[in-house]
Amino acid sequence: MADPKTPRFVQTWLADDDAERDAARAALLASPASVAPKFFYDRLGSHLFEAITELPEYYPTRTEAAIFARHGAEMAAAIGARIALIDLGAGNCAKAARLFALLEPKRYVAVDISVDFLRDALRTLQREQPHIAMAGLGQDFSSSLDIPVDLVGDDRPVFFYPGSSIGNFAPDEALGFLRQIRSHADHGGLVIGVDLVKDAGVLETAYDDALGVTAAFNLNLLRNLNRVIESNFDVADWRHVARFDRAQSRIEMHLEARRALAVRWPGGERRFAAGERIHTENSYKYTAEGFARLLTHAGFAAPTHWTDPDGWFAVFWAPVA
Ligand code: AVJ
Repeated sequence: MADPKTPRFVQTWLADDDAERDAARAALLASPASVAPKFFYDRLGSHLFEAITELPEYYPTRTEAAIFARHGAEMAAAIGARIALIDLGAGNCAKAARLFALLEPKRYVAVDISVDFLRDALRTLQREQPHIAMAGLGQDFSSSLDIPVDLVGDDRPVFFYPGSSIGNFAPDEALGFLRQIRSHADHGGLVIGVDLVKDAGVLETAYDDALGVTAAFNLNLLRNLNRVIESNFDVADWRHVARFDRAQSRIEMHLEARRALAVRWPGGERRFAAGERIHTENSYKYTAEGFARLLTHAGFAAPTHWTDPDGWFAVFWAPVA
């Protein structure tokens, strides 16, 4: 029996750096060029994202928090007792920790790609909550979700995927990912935050704020890429673009070349025309009905959801029978 005050750590994913670099260069050479959103999150990028969540224009984080504050007790009643809470993209574990008093999980499994950050957060949390068995899992679950059964034990697995991170997946990928969660959630279920379709102006302002924090977040990806693939992007040559594509129901973020230029790295280069763009992120927006259908399609039983008075964001509870 492990000391309950020391969280267990398991790493089931290790970066294949060469393959990652090759994929990043190939995506840059493609037309249109793109960079995967995971390259946002170096240390500075993670801090810039935290700053985004404090912006008046970026409503998702605070709207979701308000939904939990207002409807948390009702959610806890629907979710039920004796659960193992499995936090996907736990980060600093703060969102899950705020639900501990309501959900009273027996176990907490925090999963994140950034293990070092997670380790510190989980050690602190375990000291505050010695009666909850905690484990950390270092995993890039976006490609494949693999939860060791012994981390969940006999408790009912309840997955927690807040913040509308599901929006980074295209709907068909989201369905595949939800099916993977479903396959791990027998007798439990999924609590998931989803950003909803709304006025294009509200959406575009949320992704292009007056202070330019989201622009800095987007541009920082080029600095991170310079480190990873040894390219020579100059952030001054690029402009942040965010627009809502209603037909695809997604915010697209791009970086647009301010002039004709070439970017070089060892063994390669990519020329860009003035005005040419690099696609850096999609953030899909759903209707509550559309997302409920997706959950049902993925094999969950009758989903319930709670929303804010404006109907801007939804938190779903999707049980598994
Ligand atoms: C972390 C993917 C939920 O899509 O709103 C915020 C990322 N990008 N501002 C989102 C993001 C620009 C965010 N997610």
